[in-house]
Amino acid sequence: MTPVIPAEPSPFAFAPARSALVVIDMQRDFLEAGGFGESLGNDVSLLASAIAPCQAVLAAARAADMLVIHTREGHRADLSDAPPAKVQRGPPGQRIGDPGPMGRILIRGEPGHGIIDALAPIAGEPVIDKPGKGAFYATDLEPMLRNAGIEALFVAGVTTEVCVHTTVREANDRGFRCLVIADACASYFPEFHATALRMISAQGGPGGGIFGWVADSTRVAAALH
Ligand code: C5J
Repeated sequence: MTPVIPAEPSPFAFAPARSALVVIDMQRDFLEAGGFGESLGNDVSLLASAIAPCQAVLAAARAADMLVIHTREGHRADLSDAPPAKVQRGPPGQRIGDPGPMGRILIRGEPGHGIIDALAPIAGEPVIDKPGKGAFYATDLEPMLRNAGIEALFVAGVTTEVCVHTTVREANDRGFRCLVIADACASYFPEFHATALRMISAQGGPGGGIFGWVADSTRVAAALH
């Protein structure tokens, strides 16, 4: 029987074999002190609420043998893939590439760039390194999903209105149906989180909202069991 998740704005039916869980940027650089998120003046503790829900949906997706993909935002050590406009953001000394307590900020291979231990990928789970906010931009995510026959994405991670939203928008334009897992996402700005979720399911009907569907981790995990 096709699982159906009670969701906003309408029930979300999906085939686990044609669905993937995409966990966006649950990296030390965003969640822990001394990384990129904090360098931009944010209170990184606000993202902690997403960790346990991400663990719950990861466990359920793994148990259901669903494709799980992780992403990391970050740049080459020589910054050749980092637009100057992005590098120049934040106070001098705390910009992308600058040394910080977790290594060079938002640079691939540095400790801060890594996914937090609580959500570490397991063997066989692809990790997409992305230079931008969207997980499709300048990555091989799209062929990976198409080659695996994926048509629906469950999206979790941080931050809701930035990398989660950008990825969902990119996925929409490529024809993927997206369900955003509300409590498995978080933002430095709780009001942006709430509004970003409303934007996903707005203007909706039986076929979902303008960008897709929204449901909590408990509902997603229950449907996968
Ligand atoms: C940001 C992200 N906020 N992962 N990145 O710059 O949302």
